[in-house]
Amino acid sequence: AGVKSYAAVDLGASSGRVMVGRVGPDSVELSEAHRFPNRPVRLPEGLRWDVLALYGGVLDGLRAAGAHCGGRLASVGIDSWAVDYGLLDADGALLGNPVHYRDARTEGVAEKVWASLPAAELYAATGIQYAPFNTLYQLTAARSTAQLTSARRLLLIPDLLTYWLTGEQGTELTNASTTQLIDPRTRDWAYGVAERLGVDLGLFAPLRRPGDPAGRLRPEVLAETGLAGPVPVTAVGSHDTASAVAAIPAAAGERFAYICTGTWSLAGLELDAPVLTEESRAANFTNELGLDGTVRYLRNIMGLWLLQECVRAWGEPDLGVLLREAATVPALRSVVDAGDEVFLAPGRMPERIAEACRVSGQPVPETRAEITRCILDSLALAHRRAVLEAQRLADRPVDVVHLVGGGTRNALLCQLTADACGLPVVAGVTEAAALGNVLVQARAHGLVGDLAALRRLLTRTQPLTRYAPRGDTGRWRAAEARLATR
Ligand code: LFR
Repeated sequence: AGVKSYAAVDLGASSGRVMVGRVGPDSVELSEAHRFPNRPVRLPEGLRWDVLALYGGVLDGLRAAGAHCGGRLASVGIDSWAVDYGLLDADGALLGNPVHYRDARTEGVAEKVWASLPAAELYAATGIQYAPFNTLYQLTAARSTAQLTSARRLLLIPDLLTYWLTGEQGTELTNASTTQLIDPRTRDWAYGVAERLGVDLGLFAPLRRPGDPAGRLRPEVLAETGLAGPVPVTAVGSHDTASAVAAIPAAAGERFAYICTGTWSLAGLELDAPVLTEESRAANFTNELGLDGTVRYLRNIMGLWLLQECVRAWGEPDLGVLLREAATVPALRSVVDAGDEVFLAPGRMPERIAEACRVSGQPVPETRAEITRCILDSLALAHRRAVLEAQRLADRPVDVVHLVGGGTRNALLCQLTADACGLPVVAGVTEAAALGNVLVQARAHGLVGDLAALRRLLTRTQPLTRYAPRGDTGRWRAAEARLATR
């Protein structure tokens, strides 16, 4: 009794999925209704998202989700990767394919922006890390293109899909913060920044917050998916990382850092106010907005992208075998800086990793197992740095690291992260973004309480694995020093 079904659409850089969450007063169960590939396309004009294929996948997923729950969904929520957007013309039609954040168009653009608004001022006003792909830099790169000139509306990816499903337009706040056009103190637009850089904030639809209503599935969508109407769409933390952090299974009062793993590793702290110091900027920590007035104080680390790209280059060998072999390779022979922008673009990843080892004077990994080991050691090392530096910069010590997302399946990565941090790692909630998505919808419909109550539900219901740190952290400090001398 009292159990309702919610659909979470969660779009990642390499696949999308529609999950059904069945939530009761004391229970939450997640099952996958549909998973589909997200294959970026390289066109003559650059790297693009196939957003129509994604929308098709969402419709297939909603149909499958309906089949899981007798056609009765209490609500739908959408989250995806951040920063990217679609442009609409005056008739509301999509102008071209959304540009992929790994596209080369933003190379060298940030420096041009800083010439009119110094990086230090921009950070003090927005708290957002430097990444070449921040929406602000993408918009600067696109200035005076035919598309941007004729655009009347900009919708971030989850907001674009929400618009197609409901006909209603909005800009969800957690994702909006990644545009670098939001002031993390007021949690409203950074009007001064936009004005100084000539960004037309009129392009954006009004802000909405996680839990706000975002319309209802259009009759055509109901007909196409076989769902029984009305089905409300609810704004969630539409930035996948916001949804994932909402689903960290932290116990009440626990002092924790988190690492959301997947294509990226996002490592840091949940704070109630941004850290906007110059030191924080120099360390490239970001202050993205989370649920209920929280701030995601974290650093972007290249994450399993490094391995995904190698596996792609090697013709998709069996991952389980690869990881078992990597576990037998001696630890910390060579490491790369997993935060380095040189690894952002797709292609030739094994060669680029070998090259990074060579230029830093370390042994060059040769076999697939050696390269895999180098990647995992490097990720664990980057996790360590982020967790340590976040504590220092925010003056907030922690006792435990929560690791969520796809990396929870990688026991070696979890163990190495515990070893490197010298802290216990609690790994669990593999589909963190989807769970956070579902629970924020359920909360909006009165089924769960505040963020703490939501997390209590998770600590009671989700299987968690604890990794105790092994050895002392001296070897990791030494490896870090090898990178620093580059
Ligand atoms: C993770 C993520 C990161 C963001 C990157 C690019 O999926 O959303 O948080 O920095 O993708 O959008």
